[in-house]
Amino acid sequence: TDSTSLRATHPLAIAPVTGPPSSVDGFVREFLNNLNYEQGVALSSSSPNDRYLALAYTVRDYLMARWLEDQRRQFEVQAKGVCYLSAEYLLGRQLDNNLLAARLTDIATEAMAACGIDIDELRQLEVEPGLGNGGLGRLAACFIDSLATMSVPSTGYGLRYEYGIFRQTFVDGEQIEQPDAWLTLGSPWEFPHPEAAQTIGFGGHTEKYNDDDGVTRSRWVPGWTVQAVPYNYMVPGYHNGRVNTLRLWSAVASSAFDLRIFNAGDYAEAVRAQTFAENISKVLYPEDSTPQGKELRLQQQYFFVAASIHDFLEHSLSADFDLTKLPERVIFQLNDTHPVIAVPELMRVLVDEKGMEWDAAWAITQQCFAYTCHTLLPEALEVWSVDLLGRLLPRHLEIIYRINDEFLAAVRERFGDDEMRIRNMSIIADFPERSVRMAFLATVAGAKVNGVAELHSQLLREKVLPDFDEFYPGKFTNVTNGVTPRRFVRLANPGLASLITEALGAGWTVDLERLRGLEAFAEDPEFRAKFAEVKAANKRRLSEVLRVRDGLEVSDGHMLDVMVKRLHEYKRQMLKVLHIVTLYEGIASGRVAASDVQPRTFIFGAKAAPGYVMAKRIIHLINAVGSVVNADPRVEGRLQVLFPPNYNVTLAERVIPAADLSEQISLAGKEASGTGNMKFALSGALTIGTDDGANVEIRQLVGDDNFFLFGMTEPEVEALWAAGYKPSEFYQSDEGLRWAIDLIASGAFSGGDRSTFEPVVSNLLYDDRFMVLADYASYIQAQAEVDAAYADQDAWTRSSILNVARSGFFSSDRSIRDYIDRIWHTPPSL
Ligand code: HBZ
Repeated sequence: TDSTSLRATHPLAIAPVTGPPSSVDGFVREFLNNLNYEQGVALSSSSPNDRYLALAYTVRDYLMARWLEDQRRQFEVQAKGVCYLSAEYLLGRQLDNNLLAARLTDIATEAMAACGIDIDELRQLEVEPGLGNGGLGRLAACFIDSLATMSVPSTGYGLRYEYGIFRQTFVDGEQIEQPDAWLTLGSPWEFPHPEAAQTIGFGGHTEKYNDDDGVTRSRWVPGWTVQAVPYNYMVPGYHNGRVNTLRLWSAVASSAFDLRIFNAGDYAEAVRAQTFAENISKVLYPEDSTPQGKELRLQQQYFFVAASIHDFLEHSLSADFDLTKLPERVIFQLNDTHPVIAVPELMRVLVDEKGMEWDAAWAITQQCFAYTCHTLLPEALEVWSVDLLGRLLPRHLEIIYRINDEFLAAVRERFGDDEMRIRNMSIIADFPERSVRMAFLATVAGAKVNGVAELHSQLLREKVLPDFDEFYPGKFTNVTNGVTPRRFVRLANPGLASLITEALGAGWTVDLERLRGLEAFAEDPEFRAKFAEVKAANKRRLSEVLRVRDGLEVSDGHMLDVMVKRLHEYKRQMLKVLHIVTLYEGIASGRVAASDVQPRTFIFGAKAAPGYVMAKRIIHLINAVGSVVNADPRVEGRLQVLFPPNYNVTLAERVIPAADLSEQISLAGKEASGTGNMKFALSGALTIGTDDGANVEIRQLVGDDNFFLFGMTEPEVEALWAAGYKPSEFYQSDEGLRWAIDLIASGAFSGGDRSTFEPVVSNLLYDDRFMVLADYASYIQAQAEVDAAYADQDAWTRSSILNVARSGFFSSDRSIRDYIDRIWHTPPSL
C-alpha cells in the first residue's frame, strides 16, 4: 500500500494534527505521559535521566505535527531542494535550541517547576552529539539551522557515528583521548528507520554484458554489502513552524552472524562479518586538515553518500519522475571533498542502473553537484590511491577514469598538447603514487566551486586551481561563512540578546543586519553601562561553569583573552604561548614590575588530532606554562593561564560570550575563513588578528579602530618564503623573542628538563613553517596596543558595541542567501 491509500483509510489520519496544547498544563500532561509511557516510571521514582528524556520527548511531540506536514509538503510540491552532504555535523546540545525554535522555553520551564523540577539540571544532562571535528562540522550545523529558519526545502545527510570526537583529558598536562560514548544514556532526538535501510555494496568486480537491445553495458557486482539505516533528526526553524530533516546513516551488517560457526563454538569468527560492517559508522575520524587516507574512511564516505543519493531518488521523487529533469529538483552540496565519491555514484546509477547514455548522464551530473572547499593547505587536499579505490569501488574507478579522459581531451582541445598543464590538471595524479585528486574531481563535476571567505576564494582561484579557473570561467565563486545567531547570540548570550531586543525590537534574530541599529547606542553612556554589565555577568557565569566543570578559578577583574579552536600549527597557538612567556619572563627577570602588567586571564580550548605529535607537544607546553605562571608569587596573580579540557560546542557557548579579546592569529593565507572569529565579534569581543580568512572581512566591517591588526599579509608571506625564510635570524635579532624561547629551552616549564620541549623549540628555530617568529614582534606590539586600549574601559566598551553592531553580515542566514543566489537557485521558501 502506498501512502495515498493509507491516508484514505481513516479520516483521522488526514485531520490536521496539532500536537499537545501550548499551555503549562498541556506541557505537564504530555511530560508525565512520556515519563510514564516512554520511560515506564512514575515522577516520584524517576531518575534525572528519565526526566531529561521525557522532557526531550515532550518537546519532540510539539514539533511533530509540523515535521510530518513539512515532509508531506516537500514531497507534494516537488520543488528544487538542497541535499547538503557532509561527513560531519557538530550539532551541540539540542534541548535548548528546540525549545527556543518552538517557543516553548517559558512553558517548559514553568511546567518543570510545577513538577518540582529545575529545568537547568536537566539541561546539564544532555551529552552533545560531537559528530564533527571543528569549523567544517559546526558550519554544517549552522547551515541546517538557517535552511530551516529560511524555509528552504532541504535535507542534511551525514553519518551517525556511534562515537563522536574523542573526549579530551589532561594527565600531567598531556592530552589523553577517551571514546565519546554519546549514545549510552539514550538519544531522544533521533528516529531510527531500520525498515528503510539501503543496501550498500563494496568490493567485488565489474563486468560487461549485452542488454535486451544487444547494447554492451557495464555493471558492478559487489563482493559484500552493508545495510545503511537512516536516523532522522528534527531541524526546527526559528519561530516559523518549519521543521526540516537531518538524516544520518548507521551501518548494520547484512546478516547478523554465522549461526553454523557460532554453533561450532567459534564465537569471535561467527560475528566477524558483523563487526566489520558495523565498524563503518563506529567512530568519527579525529583528523582535521590532515586526512590519513585510510580504507575505513573511504568506506564511511561511500557508505553515506550512496545511501543518501539512493534515498533521495527513491523517496523524494514522484514515481513517474523523468530523470533528465533531475537538476530542476536537486542540488547536492558537497561539504569539502569527503562526499565527492557521490559524483561517480550518481553516474553509476544513471548509466548502469537507469540505462542512460553517458553524455546525458554526465550533463545531468554536472548540474546536480556543487563543491565547497574549506582549506588551502596542500596536505589537507584529499587523495585516494587508485589501488585502494579500485579494490573497494571498482566500477567507480572506471567511471572516474572515463570522466578524466574526457576532461583531459577537452583540455587538450582548448590548450593544445601542453603536457605540463595536462599533468597538473589531471584528476589522476601519478606521483608519489597513482591516486585520485578528489578536489579536482569535485571541480570538474561541480556546477560551482566556492571558497568560504573572500580571501580564501581568491587564493583558491589564483593559487590552487588557476588552470581550472581559466578552463571554467564563471565556475568559481565565494560564499563567506556565517554562524547562526539563534545558538550563538540568542541562546549563548541571553543577556546581550535581551539588551539588543530592548534597543531594537525582536526582529534581529532572523535579520541580523538590524544590529546596525546598535551603532547609535554605542554613543549612549547608559547603554554602554548596561552592555558592560552583560559582559561582566557573562564572565561570572563562565567562572561558575569552569569551577563546577573543571575546578578552575577565574581571577576577578581580569581581561579575558581567549583562543579556542583546534590545535594546529597554522593557527599558531605557539605565538600566543610566546606572548605569555614574554610577559612572564619580564616579571620573573625583574625587568617589569608585576603591578605594571595589565591583569589578564588567558583561556585556551583545543583538541589535537591523536596522531599529530607536534600539536600534542604544544598542548603539553601550554599546560606547563600555565602551571608555572599560575603558581609563581612574583606574578602576583596578574597573569593566569587556564586550559579547560575537552573544548566543545557546549563550552564554546559559555566561553565566547565572556571574552574580551578574540585571538585569530593564523599565518596569513592559511585559515580558509574561521567561524569562531565571527562568534566572538557578535559577542562583543575585540579581535587581535592577522589579515587572514574572514578576519579580513570582519576588520573591513568593524573598522580599523575596533580591531587589532598585526602580522604579514599573504603576499608578504609569499615574498618572505621566496626570499628564503630563516627563523633563527628573527631569534638572533629580537632580544625579547630570544628571552622567551630561551626560557622555554632552559626547562623552566619542565622541572629543569631541557629535553621535554626541545622539539618545539627546534621546530621554531629551524623550520617554523608557519612563520611564528616572523610575526612575533608585530604581535607583541599589537598586544601592547590592546593593553593600552583596555585601560580605557569605556572606550573599549564602545568598540565592543560597534563590533556587535557591524557583524550582522556574519549570520549563516546571509551565507545561505548567497548560496541560493549564486549556486543553488532554489526557491527562497516553501
Ligand atoms: O572549515 C575549517 C577551516 O579550517 C576554517 O577556516 C573554516 O572556517 C571552516 C568552515 O568553512 N576546516 C575544517 O574544520 N576542516 C575539518 O574539520 C576537516 C575534517 C576532516 C578532514 C579534513 C578537514 O579530513
